Amino acid sequence: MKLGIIGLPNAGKTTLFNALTGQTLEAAPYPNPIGTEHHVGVVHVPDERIDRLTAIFKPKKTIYADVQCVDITGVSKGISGSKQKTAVFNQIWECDALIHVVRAFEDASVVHPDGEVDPASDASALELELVFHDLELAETRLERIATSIKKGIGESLETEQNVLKKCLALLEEEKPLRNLDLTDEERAAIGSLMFASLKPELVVLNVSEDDISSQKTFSRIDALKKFYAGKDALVFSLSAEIEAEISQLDPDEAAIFLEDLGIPEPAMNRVISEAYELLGLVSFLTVGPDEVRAWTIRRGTHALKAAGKIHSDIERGFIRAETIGYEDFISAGTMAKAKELGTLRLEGKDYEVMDGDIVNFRFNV
Ligand SMILES: Nc1nc2c(ncn2[C@@H]2O[C@H](COP(=O)(O)OP(=O)(O)O)[C@@H](O)[C@H]2O)c(=O)[nH]1
Ligand SMILES: [Mg+2]
Repeated sequence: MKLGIIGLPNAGKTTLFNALTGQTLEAAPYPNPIGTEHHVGVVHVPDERIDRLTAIFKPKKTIYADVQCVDITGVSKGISGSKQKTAVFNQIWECDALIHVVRAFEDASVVHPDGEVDPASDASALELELVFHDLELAETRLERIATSIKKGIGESLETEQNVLKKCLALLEEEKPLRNLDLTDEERAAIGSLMFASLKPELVVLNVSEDDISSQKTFSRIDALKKFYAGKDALVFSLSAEIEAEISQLDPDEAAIFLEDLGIPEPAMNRVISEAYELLGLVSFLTVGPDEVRAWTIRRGTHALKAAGKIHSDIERGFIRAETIGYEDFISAGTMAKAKELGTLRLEGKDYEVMDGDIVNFRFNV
């Protein structure tokens, strides 16, 4: 999974990137060079189940699921009409979801591009850039399709044309495409077009330390939630600066610090769990003396496809999935005991793998 961090200049993107990846990049000066540099980092998905299973199985290796994170610079007002837009929108296109950082912190020493901190207005300004970009894309593509149809070579393009007309109507109302209800077929028809406003979004209100749980923050969150009332967006707040500092501490120190600040869990956990929620992702687990590992799949994935996630041979030679829920395993204590209790079961290829399932695939190639 790849998450792209976007937001207006000085919203706190690089700071959040640092908080998520544990890196210590210098929070860049404004104005940023547009589209020249996109920091990439890997976030190991925190998972207490993996920690516990590691303690039990003492494997040679522990592998957490990981998420790629990109700090995408250069989405600012006017970008959709500028020459640099290709570099920026290419980056956005490669992401599964966007983390949109909206500035709420006040700091006279950090320039705001408009001179004033106004989260609702910043968020809608950025969404509008995505919409403008997509509007141009939809219009251009529709014109091409119309030309093809006139020449009598556009028959296969009718579904795409219909979907694009729906897209255009929404974009003309200045609304993002993620609000559209599309069938899988419709989605596929426009699948190769680089629409940006179609990407699911985590909207992160970046507040100052004093505002982590202030009334001002709550009402700003409410306003943003109303603005993002459609599909495929989740809104929450955090303090990127504090979180970046916390990400540099060892776990014990971090825990004390977080408790003092009244923050239930570090930003990384929060952002990742919201991203899983947003994208409908779950993890299944594999255990053994060699390796304890988490694997990310879409909710609803069948055992056969989950097997393929590990190796195509396991998918090809699939026999059965020996499966037990994480909690059931913990309460049984050992696999042998779980078998006795009947909580360790054999599932077939159509079994829908659940979050936290510990799976051992039996296969034969
Ligand atoms: N006071 C304060 N400054 C912050 C906060 N978050 C980020 N900054 C500062 O704002 C400036 C811009 O942040 P940066 O992450 O580079 O923003 P970007 O342009 O979106 O990548 C940097 O000097 C940061 O240290 C915050 O919560 N409070
Ligand atoms: Mg930056």
